[in-house]
Amino acid sequence: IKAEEELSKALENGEFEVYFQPQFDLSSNQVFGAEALVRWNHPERGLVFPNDFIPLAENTGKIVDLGYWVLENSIAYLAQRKRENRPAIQLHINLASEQLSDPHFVTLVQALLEQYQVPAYQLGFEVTETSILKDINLARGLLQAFKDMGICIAIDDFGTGYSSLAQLKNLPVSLLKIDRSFIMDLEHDQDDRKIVEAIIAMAHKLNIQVLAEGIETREQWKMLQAFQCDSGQGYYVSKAITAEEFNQGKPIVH
Ligand code: G
Ligand code: G
Ligand code: MN
Ligand code: NA
Repeated sequence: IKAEEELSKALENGEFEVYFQPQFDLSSNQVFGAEALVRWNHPERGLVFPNDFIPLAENTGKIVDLGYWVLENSIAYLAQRKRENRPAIQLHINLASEQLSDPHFVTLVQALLEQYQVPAYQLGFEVTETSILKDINLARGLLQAFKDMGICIAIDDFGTGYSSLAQLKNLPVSLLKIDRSFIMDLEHDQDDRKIVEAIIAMAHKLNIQVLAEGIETREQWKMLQAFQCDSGQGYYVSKAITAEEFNQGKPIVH
């Protein structure tokens, strides 16, 4: 239909752009990677954010083409950094459930990494509990294959879905990303503090790393460091920026 055509045309015309939100190691305050977040440079509407087109892309099935484009673009950026002798980073890509239900997806990813000569450990995939649960058996197989290759598997928006500890135990997960709704009131909400501390302790016992999303203040940053949270991202240090801006240097932690 119309939306589908518009998205196809935008892909053909190169109107999408991958932005990168820096991700930090909380023990060293150093950038270790970034989350890839797609934006649409619309000829009339200007810069359009994902919430205004990702749902459309999902409903029309275009998310498969768009997701592949984001993936190839991100891998190409990793290859470019290597050519330019920039430090190796890990890039995290958001996967839609439609991508997780394609058994050929593993082969596609392998082919891209091979083509661009990028090692698998420089890639991370972010999936939500909801998207995995749509077809848990298929998703588990795919995620296991990716983890075996060395790709980091992260659960996005953790705490907002329906996954139980039992399910986590049976999933090949390397990283939990604590949803920003638990972080935003960390200074004032004792319950949130207890929940975050409990998630971190539980994850560590299962050998899973933890990243806090949506860190907006220095106080939150310091608290998460005290809780032994492994890593974080958020407006306190940087929003998502262009590849050019990311190349220009490290955001500063105060
Ligand atoms: O970036 P914000 O930057 O506005 O992103 C909003 C939402 O869009 C987030 O939930 C994010 O996971 C989703 N999103 C951003 N980029 C991508 C993408 O490349 N693929 C998918 N499936 N979702 C994305
Ligand atoms: O759902 P997902 O975690 O993939 O999407 C990340 C979304 O959160 C993007 O829209 C991104 O721009 C936004 N985001 C990143 N850091 C912050 C933050 O510190 N505060 C707020 N409010 N949003 C953030
Ligand atoms: Mn994400
Ligand atoms: Na999130």
